[in-house]
Amino acid sequence: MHEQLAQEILAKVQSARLVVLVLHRGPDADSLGAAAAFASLLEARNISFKFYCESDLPPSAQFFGIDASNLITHNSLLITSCDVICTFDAGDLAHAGLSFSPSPETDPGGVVRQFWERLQRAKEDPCIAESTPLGSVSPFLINFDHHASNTHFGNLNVVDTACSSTTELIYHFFQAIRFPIQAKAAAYLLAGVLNDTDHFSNPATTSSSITMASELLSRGVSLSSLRELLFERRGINALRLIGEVLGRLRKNKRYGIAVTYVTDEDVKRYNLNFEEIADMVNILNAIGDCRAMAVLKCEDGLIRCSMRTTRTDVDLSHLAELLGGGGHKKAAGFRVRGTLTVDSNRVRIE
Ligand SMILES: [Mn+2]
Repeated sequence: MHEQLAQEILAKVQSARLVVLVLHRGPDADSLGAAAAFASLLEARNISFKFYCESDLPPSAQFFGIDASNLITHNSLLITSCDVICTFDAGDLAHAGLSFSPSPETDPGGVVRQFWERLQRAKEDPCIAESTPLGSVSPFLINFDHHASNTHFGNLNVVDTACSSTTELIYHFFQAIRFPIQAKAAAYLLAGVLNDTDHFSNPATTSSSITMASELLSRGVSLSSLRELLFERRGINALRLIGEVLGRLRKNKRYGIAVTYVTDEDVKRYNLNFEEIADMVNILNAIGDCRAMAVLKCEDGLIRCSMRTTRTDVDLSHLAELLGGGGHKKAAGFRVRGTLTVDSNRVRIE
């Protein structure tokens, strides 16, 4: 990262009274790790901060030191005088949980305007603003991300698609400002790389991500305990359900995409939550005779599609964008409202 940009970011957060660190909806280890590592810098510089997450936190948030005690609620976010908001690993404002609208415009300028207009309206809403008055300061939005589909919604957009993960981006930022990374922050940063490279096996894996991981390991992080704590917690029920989902695979012969699905009834039946089978999409990525694969997760009439490919000639971020989603070339997704119909040959969204 260019030193001038890094110093600009540092100056912004250092002059802030309160920084809000935003995780994306349904945060993964990359979003959690990047925000938690950034928090270690703020802690070291005595800068006040809170985390924000529109969705529920996954159980793994504990590992990153993120819990109810340092989380700001939706309503508090609207009324708090925070000077700086940083988003981590979110491709757009909706993904960051900051659009406050179910279907935000894709136009980044418009979305940002809508967001701030809503903040203004919240100021006038006596229900929300009953205890604390909203500060007159407009927060400065810093967008840290590595998604190819990032809509550059921030006032400052630190988006580098060459980075394997957002934690790699934060690592480069720390290097540029010469921030000494302690063991805990090193573990947070490594967790993001492990997550996004699928343990150094998918195409996001680069020499730079491996060099970074090697450097972090030298700071006392144990790779095996990190894997055990965060990534190898699948129980028998999760494996049974994954087995069932594998049995549902259908191949679309025209496009060469393998598709399967999992519903909220499935996870309930096995007494699981979606997070416990979230990495299933990476297991399926090993399919050799397809151009790409997709897992549809159906919950309350909402279908979330995660797609993966290992092929160099397939760009899934483009496909996801056409369907209102986003992501990377090799890992992307979208969400639609609808119901699934399944027959012996195919899975359809209606
Ligand atoms: Mn990521």
